Amino acid sequence: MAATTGNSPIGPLQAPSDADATVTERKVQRAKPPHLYQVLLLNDDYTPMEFVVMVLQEFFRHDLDTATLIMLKIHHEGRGVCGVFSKDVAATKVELVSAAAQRAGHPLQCVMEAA
Ligand code: TYC
Repeated sequence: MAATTGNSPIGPLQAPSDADATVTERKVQRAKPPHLYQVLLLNDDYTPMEFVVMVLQEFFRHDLDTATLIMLKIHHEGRGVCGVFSKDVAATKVELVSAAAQRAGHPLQCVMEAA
């Protein structure tokens, strides 16, 4: 009641003036889906099949059968998808796999591309 009479202990209510008016546009806030990236391995003639299978198991958490199938697909078709990730995670996978291949002395190429 006090708030409507102008006798409020915190002072009278003031009608909002045009100077104070703010126009707030209401927009439905929707989180954009993250851009996804495929991480791929490329075939070459030198990297041992066992190393590629190990990479698919250790860095992409595939089981032995799936890793073997993906490796054979890459061997026969030239490239194959190891997994799909956010940009940061995909870039990290590429770095880690490339570093592991280099350390082991293999020319294995790991790349990412927009999914
Ligand atoms: N082509 C390789 C070989 O015959 C095997 C291989 C598979 C290499 C997949 C790279 O991404 C690769 N030893």
